[in-house]
Amino acid sequence: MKVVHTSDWHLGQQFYEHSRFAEHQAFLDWLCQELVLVEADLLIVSGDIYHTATPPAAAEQQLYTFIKHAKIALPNLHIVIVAGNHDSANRIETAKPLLYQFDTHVIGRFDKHKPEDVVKSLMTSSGKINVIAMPFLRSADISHLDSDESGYGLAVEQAYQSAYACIEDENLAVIAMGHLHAKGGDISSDSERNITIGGFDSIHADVFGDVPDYVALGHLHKAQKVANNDCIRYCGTPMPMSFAERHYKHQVLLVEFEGSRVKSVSPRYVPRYKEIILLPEKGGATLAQLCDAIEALELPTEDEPKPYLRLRLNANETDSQFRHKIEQALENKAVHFCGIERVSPQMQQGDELLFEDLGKVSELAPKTLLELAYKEQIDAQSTLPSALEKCLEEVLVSLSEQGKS
Ligand SMILES: [Mn+2]
Repeated sequence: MKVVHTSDWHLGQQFYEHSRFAEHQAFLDWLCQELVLVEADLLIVSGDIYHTATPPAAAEQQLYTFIKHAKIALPNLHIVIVAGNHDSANRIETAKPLLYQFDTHVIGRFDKHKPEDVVKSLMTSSGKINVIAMPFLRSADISHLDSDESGYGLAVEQAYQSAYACIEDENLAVIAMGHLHAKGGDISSDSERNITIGGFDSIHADVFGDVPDYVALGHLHKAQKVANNDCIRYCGTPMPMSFAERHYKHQVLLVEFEGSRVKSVSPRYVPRYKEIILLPEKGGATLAQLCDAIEALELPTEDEPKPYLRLRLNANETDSQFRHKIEQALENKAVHFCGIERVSPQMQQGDELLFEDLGKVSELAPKTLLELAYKEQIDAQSTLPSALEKCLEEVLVSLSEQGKS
């Protein structure tokens, strides 16, 4: 049996005010071809179908048209879609009866009194399979009273366990879907930061238990294994959601089952429809350097998709006419302009380390991290106030004490 795992389409997203409709369409057309090519039995989409709870009508039409085309190309295909934190649970649920006619199962919300609703036993042309279609779990959806991290993790585990208990045929393969931030995952700087760092919505991979043969996750934008397990995966977004994600290898995952066992998991790389250019790639540049670099850009011809371009100007650049000069340099350039960032010398040293690759975050000392964050977000000129440093020490001490108990 062949299952294609994808997530975080964010249909309807604007990229710095530029519509991404054509990019999304290119992805969906490619996906449809891939499904045919691999002869997929099942497509699973692990949340964040839409970018907002009230997506534009064109984005909803894009989803429905995709389902129509996929079903025409592969009449026996099954599709399972769960809501992510960006989606409106109600809006997703509304389409349920209609999409059911197209072997498409959508789940917007988990009801703890009806865990059987998220258990889908699907009869595909290559056999039967159980899918735990768990959407993003809001605190109100699960029985979690404590506002601490362990309480939330426990409630998530209970939600999965209650769903597993509704599985009728235990001999079949089980795919557990989820839209959450599992511990041990890499996150990108800007587009995910607010919802994952510092919140208690980061949970341990153990919560999925040993029932599922494959865990299909969404929410993190970078494709990755969780806890180094081949069968607990984030497939990542099909396209960059921010400049920090421009070097990600965007993909969907092909999961092949032999009987009830996972035989292989392999990436299918999504072609990049529009380039994402950050000038310069690292640090900042002077106004003159930027204007030269814009001039030297090798851009696609007029009928090809325009790349996104963002500029990084040194913060100490004093020319008050810089906006005008950049506008002039950009005239007749086939780009989607995404603004100018002012880059301070401190940021030039710190930001690549701290915000380009948060996977390396564990290699930094907590104090260094606090210093970098303070310079980046509060005040680039002054040093870390001692009160803040003392506060961090207290937190670290209390954490290490918790670890001992
Ligand atoms: Mn998400």
